[in-house]
Amino acid sequence: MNTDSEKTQIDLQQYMVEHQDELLEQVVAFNELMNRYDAAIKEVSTKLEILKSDLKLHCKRDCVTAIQYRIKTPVSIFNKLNKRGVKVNLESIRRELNDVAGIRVICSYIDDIYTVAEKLGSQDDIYVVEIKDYIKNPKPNGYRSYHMIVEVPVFFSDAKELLRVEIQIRTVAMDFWATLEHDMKYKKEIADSADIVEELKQCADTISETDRHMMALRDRIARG
Ligand code: 0O2
Repeated sequence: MNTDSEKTQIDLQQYMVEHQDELLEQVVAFNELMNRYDAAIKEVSTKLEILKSDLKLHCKRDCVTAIQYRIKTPVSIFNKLNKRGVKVNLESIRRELNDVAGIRVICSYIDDIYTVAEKLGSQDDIYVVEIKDYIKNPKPNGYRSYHMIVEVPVFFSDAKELLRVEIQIRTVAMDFWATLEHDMKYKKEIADSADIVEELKQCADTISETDRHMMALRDRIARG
């Protein structure tokens, strides 16, 4: 006698055997789409790398300290669409998700964030679709970061395509905070979570004050 879980496993295996051609086609098409987003990341991250070294020459310091990127995982894509009650297919991935291709730019100071955003957004092959300024308007939990959704044209062997990329620009300190807060969201059971949320909010406010103070000190040092 099979248990429910063994029966599900057998049903799944049977479904996969019966629909293997169709499934294979879907996997190939999904990989092709991810490859396109990967190309979009390459286009935008190259622009950001160029900006990073050019700003360093002009400002004589590292305005951008790091550029990180990632393609959203299939599980994360599935969960986000599922949460919105949207059927998962290639069309809904393209239409609904802004962050399949994601780039994070870490800056030294708050004003560097706005410089990078302005220099990138004013390039004539970058189309700014949406801006969310969580630095001017922090989230209630204290989250601060500057988000840009852009579209970039990418030339493939068969076509030119406009692809969406999410760029999160933040200071080193904001990134430090967001990484810990993100980890907390993924921990299901935390004993004193209300206290932690409150203390994280206090840390976010302290970080914001320190970011501004450091910028003022930098200017005083530069004036001599
Ligand atoms: P994950 O796990 O990082 O991928 P949109 O993505 O624009 O369709 P949304 O969620 O309204 O929808 O956009 P928003 O507010 O710009 O957030 C996009 C991403 O910013 C999130 O992706 C997070 O990476 C980050 N983010 C937003 N709010 C917070 C926050 O309060 N704390 C932390 N640590 N990160 C945040 P995902 O897909 O929600 O999550």
